[in-house]
Amino acid sequence: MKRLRESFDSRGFVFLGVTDLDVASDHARFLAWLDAGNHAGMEFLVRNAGLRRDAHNILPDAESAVVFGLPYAPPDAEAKAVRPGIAKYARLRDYHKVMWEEGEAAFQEAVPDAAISRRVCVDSAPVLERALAAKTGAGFIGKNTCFIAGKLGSFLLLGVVLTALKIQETRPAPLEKSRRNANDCGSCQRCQTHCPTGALDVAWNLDSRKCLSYWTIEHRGVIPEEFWPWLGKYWYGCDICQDVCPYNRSGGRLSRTDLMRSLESIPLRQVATMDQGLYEKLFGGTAMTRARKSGLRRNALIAMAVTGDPALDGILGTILNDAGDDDTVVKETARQVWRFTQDRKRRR
Ligand code: B12
Repeated sequence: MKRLRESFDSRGFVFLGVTDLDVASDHARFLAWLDAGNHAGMEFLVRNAGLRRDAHNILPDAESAVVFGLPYAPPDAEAKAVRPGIAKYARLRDYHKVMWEEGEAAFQEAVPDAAISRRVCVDSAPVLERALAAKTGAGFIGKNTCFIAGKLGSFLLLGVVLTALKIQETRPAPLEKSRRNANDCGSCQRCQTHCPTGALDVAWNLDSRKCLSYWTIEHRGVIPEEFWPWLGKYWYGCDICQDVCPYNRSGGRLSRTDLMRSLESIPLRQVATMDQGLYEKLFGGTAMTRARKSGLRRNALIAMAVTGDPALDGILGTILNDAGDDDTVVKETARQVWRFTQDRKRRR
C-alpha cells in the first residue's frame, strides 16, 4: 500500500483507497434509480446496467479495487478571477485520458509484475465508481450524490484500478459497514436548497431530468426553456450543488496545474458559430467534446440569450440562413432564441 500511495501521490492523485468488490446493495440502488427514470435520456446506463453489479464482468480474476482521485478545484486566485461558465472539471485537459494513462503508469510502477492482471477504468467501463470510492472508507456519498473525500471535499475526479492482486483494504469490513450508514452531511441541505431546478429535491437522489449538468452535457436535442435561465451561470455542466457544499470550502485544490487550460479567450459568439475546425481547435482534447459541437453551440446560444449578449443579433440571422449548416438542433435553438429575445423586447 505504501508503494501504491507514493506512486499515485507523486502524480497528483492525492486520494487513494482500496476496497473489495462487493457493490450488491449499491447496484440495487442503481437499478431502482434507473427504474424511476432518473437517468433521463442516458440509455447507455440502461444498456449495460447488469454489468455494473460485479466488477468480475470487467476483470474476471479481480480481487481488489484501487480507487484514485484527482482534486480539480481551481486555485483560489483563478477561481475568483475567471468565470467561464464551464464546470470546473472541464476546465482541465480531458481527465479521462490523463487519469487513464497516469493511473496505469502509477499502478505499473508500484506493481511491476506484468503477470498480475489489472484494468484501469475512468468512466471507460461499467463500474460503480462512486460506490467503490465510498467503500474505501476514505469518504462518503453526500446528499448531492457526490463522493466527498472528507477534508478533500468532492471536487475530485475518480478512477479505479481493478486488479487480481489482493490488497489490504483501507477500511476493515465491520467498521466500513457502520461508517457507510452514517450520514456525514448531518442536517445540512445546502445542495438541495441551492439546486435551482429541484434535481436534488430527494436527498441522495439526483433526478437527471431536472439536472443542468445532464441537459448541457448529455442531452442531444433542444433544451426546454424552463432550464434556460441558469445557463447564464454555467453553460457547460453545473457545479452549484458542489459550490455550496461546506466540505468544499477548503477542499483539495488542483494538484496538477499543468493540466489547466486557458479559457478566458473563448467568446460565446465564437462557440455558437464555430465550424468543425474551430471546434477542434477550441475543444479538442478536452472533456467538453462529450457534448459534441452541436451541444456546445446550442448551449452558447442559450447563454447569450439569457445574459442579453449584444453579439446575438448579429449571429442569429447568419445561423438561420446558412444553408451549409445542417445542424437541426442548433437551428431550432436559434429559432427559439429569436422568439425568446422578441418576447423580452415586447415585455420591456
Ligand atoms: C451518469 C453520470 C452522470 C449523470 C448522472 C449523475 C448522478 N448523480 O447519477 C449526470 C450527467 C447528471 C452527471 C453529472 C455530474 N457528474 Co457524472 N457521472 C456519471 C457516471 C458516468 C455514472 C454515474 C451513475 O451511475 N449514476 C447513477 C447513480 C444511481 O449512481 P452513483 O451516482 O454512482 O451512486 C452510487 C453510489 O454512490 C451509491 N450511493 C448513492 N447514494 C448513496 C447514499 C448512501 C447513503 C449510500 C450508502 C450509497 C449511495 O449507490 C449508487 C448506485 O450504485 C459516473 C462515472 C461512473 N462510471 O460511475 C460520473 C461521475 C459520477 N460524475 C462525476 C462528475 C464530476 C459529475 C459532475 C460534477 C460534472 C459537472 N460539473 O457537471 C456532475 C455532478 C452532478 C451530481 N450531483 O451528481 C464524477 C463524480 C466524482 C465524485 N467526487 O463524486 C464521476 C464519478 C466521474 C469520474 N470518473 O470522476 N454525471
